[in-house]
Amino acid sequence: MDPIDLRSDTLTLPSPQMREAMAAAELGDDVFAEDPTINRFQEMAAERLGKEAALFTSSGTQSNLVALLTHCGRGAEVIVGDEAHILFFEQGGAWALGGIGLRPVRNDAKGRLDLAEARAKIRPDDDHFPRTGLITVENTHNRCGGAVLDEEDLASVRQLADDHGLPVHMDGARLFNAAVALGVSPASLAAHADSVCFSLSKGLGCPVGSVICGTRDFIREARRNRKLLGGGMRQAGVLAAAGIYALDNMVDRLAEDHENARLAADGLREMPGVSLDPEPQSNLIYFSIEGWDTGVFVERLAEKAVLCFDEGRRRIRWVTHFGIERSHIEEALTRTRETIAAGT
Ligand code: TLP
Repeated sequence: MDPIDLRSDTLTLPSPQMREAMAAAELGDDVFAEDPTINRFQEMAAERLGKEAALFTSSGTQSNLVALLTHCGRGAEVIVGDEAHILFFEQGGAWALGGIGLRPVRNDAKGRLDLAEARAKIRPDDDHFPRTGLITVENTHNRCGGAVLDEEDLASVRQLADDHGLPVHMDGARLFNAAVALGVSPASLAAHADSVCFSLSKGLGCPVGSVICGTRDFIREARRNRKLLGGGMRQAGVLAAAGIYALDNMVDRLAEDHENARLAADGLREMPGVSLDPEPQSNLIYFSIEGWDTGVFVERLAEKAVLCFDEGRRRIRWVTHFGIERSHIEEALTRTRETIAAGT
């Protein structure tokens, strides 16, 4: 049985064309800002997001930490969603390495911040309190089921931030999924944030990388902070070449991943005990299954070579991505049906 790997869109492999682009990349030392491919990629990324400048980083986690360090001094506090990747899956790097506090605010099912709670949690100017330094949003929102935040959602966060003179950082690891799902440009979503990062290594199909976009001054400081984290790049144009290829060739096809996610959801919805939690909006599908321990269910599916992720809140995650075709989803649904029919 061929494995069907739905654990994450980070599992994408570079296509032969992407590998060719990487092999042909012109290289230099980026610590001297002399890698022409990185320079070209950064200009391209900034332009796509409508920002002045961009910085290539090793990962989404590094991008977020660099952004937080650049916006905030030690002792500052960041407003984050209580389901945010920054809060859950990044080892609390802001606390550990930056002396920056994370102040959680409820995320609703659509991945939006509860704005009334956020407003209440922004600190007044008082000697007793830390200073609030930043508001973060996530788009698409991973733990909220790949929820897509639209321009209106983002504009309301922008307004709140402006009311308090605060910057906004967007963890846009899957920003291009959000843009494709909404049929808008990524720049129109990025416009509501001061800094935005997006991942190359997820749906865009690159082997490594992420990028932070913002003003020229912000990116200059971000570059210092990336170096502080040991993230200075040398001949990494070989990776940036994959990013250039992806921005030119891998964005529009994300619509296929979303269509496959809907196909998966339609199949899963019909199975006994299965509830989608929530309905997928992009390439992430979360569901629960009554009468099963999710860990056991995931193991049974793995025995049938359907690989997925036990999210640990009685939810299972499937992710559609480059390399997963419609026929793979149909086959995964058949194997899932068989697993349920065989019983616990
Ligand atoms: N998410 C990964 C895992 O870490 C859970 C995944 O498989 O979904 N922001 C968001 C919204 C993310 O989903 C991720 C990765 C990151 C940041 C971090 O990116 P990397 O893995 O490149 O550090």
